[in-house]
Order: sequence, then C-alpha cells, then structure tokens
Amino acid sequence: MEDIKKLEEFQAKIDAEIKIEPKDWMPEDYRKHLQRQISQHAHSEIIGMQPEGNWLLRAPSLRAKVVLLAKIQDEAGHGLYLYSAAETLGKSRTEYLNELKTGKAKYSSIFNYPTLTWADMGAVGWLVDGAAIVNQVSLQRTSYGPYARGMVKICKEESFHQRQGYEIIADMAKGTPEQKEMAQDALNRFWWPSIMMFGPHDSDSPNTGNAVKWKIKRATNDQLRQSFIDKTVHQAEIIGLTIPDPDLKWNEERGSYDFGEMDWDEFWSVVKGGGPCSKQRLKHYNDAHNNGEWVREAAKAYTDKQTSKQNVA
Ligand code: BYC
Repeated sequence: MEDIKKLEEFQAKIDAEIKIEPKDWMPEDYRKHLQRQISQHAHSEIIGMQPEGNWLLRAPSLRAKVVLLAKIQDEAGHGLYLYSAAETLGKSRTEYLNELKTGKAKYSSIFNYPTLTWADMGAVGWLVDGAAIVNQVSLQRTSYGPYARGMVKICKEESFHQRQGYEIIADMAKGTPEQKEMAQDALNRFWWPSIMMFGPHDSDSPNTGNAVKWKIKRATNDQLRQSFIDKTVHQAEIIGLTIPDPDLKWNEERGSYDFGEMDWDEFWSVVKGGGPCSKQRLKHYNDAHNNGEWVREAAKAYTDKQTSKQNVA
C-alpha cells in the first residue's frame, strides 16, 4: 500500500514538472532506466572521442587542430558530467566502466563507423553533433535533476561542435572539385547512420513508453529524427551538397520532409557489436584504460600519503 501511495506522489511530481533529485524516493524501474540511459550516454561521449582522435595528427592546419582538440576535450568533459550524474543513482563509476570495458554496455551506434577522410570530421561535427543537439536540447527538460542540469552545459558546447563541423564541410564543398567530392562522399556515408542515432521507430522502441510517462524523454525517437531532418536539409542545400535519399521530399500538408526507410538490419547489427569498428573501439578503450593504470596507482599513493599525514597531525 505504501508503495502505491509513493508511486502516485512520484508521478504527481513528474506531472507537475518538479525535478526528481538523488535523495528523493523513486521507483526502482525509474532508477534502472536512468542508470542505463545516462551511462550509455556517458559511454558514447567517451568512445566518441576515438573517431575524431583519428584525425588530430593529420588536421590540415594549426587552427583546425586546435579547434578539433578543444572539441575532443569537451567530449571527455561531457562523459565526466554524465558519469557523475549516473553515480547519483547509487551505482559506482567503476561498475559503469566495467560494463563498458566488457562490452556489456551499449554506446551510440554512430561511433562504430570509420572516419576515412578529413571531410568526415566535417560530417561528424555537422551531422552527429547536430543530431546530438536535437536530442540533448530536449533532455535539458528531462525529469531527473542532475541529468537535466548536466545537459545545459553540454548543449552549449555541442552547439560549438556542430558549427566546427559545418565550417569544415562548407569549406570543402566550396573548394576544388576533389574537395567537394570528398564532402559529398562524407555526407553519403554519414547521413543514414546519423539519422539512425535517434534509435528505432517509436513502434519498435521498448523503452519509449516509460520514458515518456516519466518525462525522461520529452520527445520520441521519431519526433526528434524528423526535427533533425527538417533542420538539416536546408543546411545541405546552402553548401550545394545532396542528401543521399531519393525519397526525401517536402510534404506541404505535414510541414515536414518525407524521407526513405533506414536499414534496420544494419542498425541492429551495429548495436549488437557488429559495426565496422566495434571491436577496434572497445580494444582501444581497454588498452587506454590499462595503460593508465600507473596514473591511478600514483594518484592513490598520493592520496594515501596525504591521508596518513593528516592522521598524524
Ligand atoms: N545506438 O527503446 P529504445 C553524442 C538501443 S553522444 C546504440 O528506443 P531508448 C556525441 C537502446 O539503448 C550520443 N543503441 O531506447 C558524443 C535500447 O537498448 P537497451 C548519445 C541504441 O533509450 C561525442 C534499444 O536500442 N546520445 O552525440 O528509449 C561526439 C531500444 O531502443 C541506439 C545519447 O545517449 C543507438 N543509436 O532511446 C559527438 C542521448 N538507439 O538499452 C557526439 C541519450 C537505441 O534497452 N539517450 N539503442 O538494451 C537517448 O536519448 C536514448 O537512450 C536513445 C535511445 C534515443 C539513444
């Protein structure tokens, strides 16, 4: 009986747009849902550094390198805010990281694709960060306080990331014919994986029902995907590139673009670890973690020393 009353009070708070805070009572399913989503989001930021890190030493100018470096550092910061938010749900960072290391945890499908040319840095910033903003702006109003607050700073930085990418792709699109071809090729390869980032259609999304009821998601996968497509088509037109979808067509009645069907077999295969770079990404993460063992040991030895000094004093 107690729980039914608590559940009603909890839902009433959600309906009244009152944020849920770490020490508030929450249903176990709400807690688990958030542990899953926020940690997957954190893992995506961390693994997301790899496809961009691939181009750091080959950026075509000092300016391009500095800007790319700043962006990658931001992603690390986003991962840290998100792990901190996830930890407030009563599960330790070590547990979350173990799930990533062992391949048990998911992270965004998009980061399992290779970045083959410099134009891909443009496509990633423009499309991947562009998609991330659309999703994350809506998450600023998510019902869990620490997650919503973390999103505010993340969104500001994502906006810089999107512009960084658009600048690269726009410059290449107005460059030599070869550069324009590289820009178009990057768009061709990243378009479909980017719109699949929003997840399966609402009808195939098992988590959307609870997410909407609990206001974790403020818009569904299909609504966000549509909003991203409607924003992005015009940006492609401005720089003279073509979205690789023959079914893309303005629908006057809906005030939105109609678009073609995504390859869901490819999506699920990538989500299940069968993406072109899935094994490489996980191995690289594990290698970096293992190579950093000495830093963790040194930090612990330092802390132990400080603590024993304080105990003596
Ligand atoms: N990739 O019921 P659904 C960034 C999984 S960071 C992999 O619709 P949900 C950036 C889903 O987890 C981008 N898996 O799930 C960083 C679920 O499996 P489980 C990351 C996916 O949670 C660095 C199953 O499919 N953004 O942009 O309601 C540099 C069924 O799906 C994907 C976030 O994480 C996918 N794309 O909706 C640049 C934002 N899609 O867990 C950029 C926060 C679905 O039941 N997350 N799955 O085993 C969300 O908004 C939601 O979790 C999602 C999925 C929209 C992603």
